[in-house]
Amino acid sequence: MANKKELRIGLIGCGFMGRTHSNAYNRIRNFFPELAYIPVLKAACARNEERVKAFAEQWNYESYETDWKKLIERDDIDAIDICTPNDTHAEIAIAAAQAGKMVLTEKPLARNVEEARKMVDAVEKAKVANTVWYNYRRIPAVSLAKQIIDSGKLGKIFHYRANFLQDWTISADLPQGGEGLWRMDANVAGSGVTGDLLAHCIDTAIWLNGSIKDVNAVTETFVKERMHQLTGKVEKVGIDDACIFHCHFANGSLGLFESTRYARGHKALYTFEINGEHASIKWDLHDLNRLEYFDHSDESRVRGWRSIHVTDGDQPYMDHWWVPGLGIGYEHSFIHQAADFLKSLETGEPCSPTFRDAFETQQVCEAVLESAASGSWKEIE
Ligand code: SOE
Repeated sequence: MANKKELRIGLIGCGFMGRTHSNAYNRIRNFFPELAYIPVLKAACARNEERVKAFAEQWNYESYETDWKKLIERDDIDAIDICTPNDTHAEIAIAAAQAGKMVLTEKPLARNVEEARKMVDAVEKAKVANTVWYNYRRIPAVSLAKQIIDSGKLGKIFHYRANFLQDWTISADLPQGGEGLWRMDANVAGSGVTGDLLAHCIDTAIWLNGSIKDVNAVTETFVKERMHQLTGKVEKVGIDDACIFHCHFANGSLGLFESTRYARGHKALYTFEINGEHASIKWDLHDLNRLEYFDHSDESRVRGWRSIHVTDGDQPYMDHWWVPGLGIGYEHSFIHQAADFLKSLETGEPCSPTFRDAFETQQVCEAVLESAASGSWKEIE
């Protein structure tokens, strides 16, 4: 495309997240034509040659690699996008930053604070653009919630409540680890629902309601032993299957968070509710274009919860899509993040959440796990 600057991307990992990010890059040029930068899909990378070749063809990558170290060495690539399991994020991100590449990584930033700290140091030392794909921030209704809160309409905030519920690990026959199951393996994932699901809730919460001061948590592992797909042996399960914590935010409000993979009937129910002095907000991933809003300053005869269908051109991101009334979906949150990253290269402003922003979420996750292990309150440093 004439007059466009190129952001040449090398993407690592061709699983679920590899697809969401690749889809985002492919759709940018049609739906965000005003951006100065366009993504150019230079290479996809994964260990299995047959799979990565097919992936590269399917998603329009010019080439493929089977060794991420080779990808990072290539001088026709500007940005490395990490869509691999959590145990590889730190090594790849640090090497990419040291090679002068921009780095985008799937959430959570890392398995733990120690890895995350090294990643933040690496991108900041190399002064390379970076972001973490906490995609739910960029659902228009969630972005609208942010605008409403920042405008002060809620007044003093008292409560922040969030849930992320799934049910896919209930069967005791499900192996831990192995193909498509790395989220079940504590060595690979770092933790269970805390790093995988609560990390989303914590990221959104910090974004909407500010820092978390301290936490008090309980975790449970309902199935204590599972067969490991790679070793074939029955081994102790190291992940948390469920986690509940409460907390204090720095603004004085109380937080209540719950996540589980044992809520029969729920596949990906992410909800949050915020109660302020003057108004409240709630949102539900299963009805993601809708924001529920209650404003106590409404005339009392007609006061009640408003159900805002966030599809209008003057609501966040929606001027890029169809016409008022027509909704968008999960995939669009990734397209919006890719667009915001490209925009950040134009403006020079960091694309939030940066590694440093996501470090705070990592600190909260670690404090949650430590609190659950010790049975006591844990402060966030
Ligand atoms: C787990 O099932 C999962 O895919 C998470 O890893 C994602 O981050 C979340 O958005 C949906 O659920």
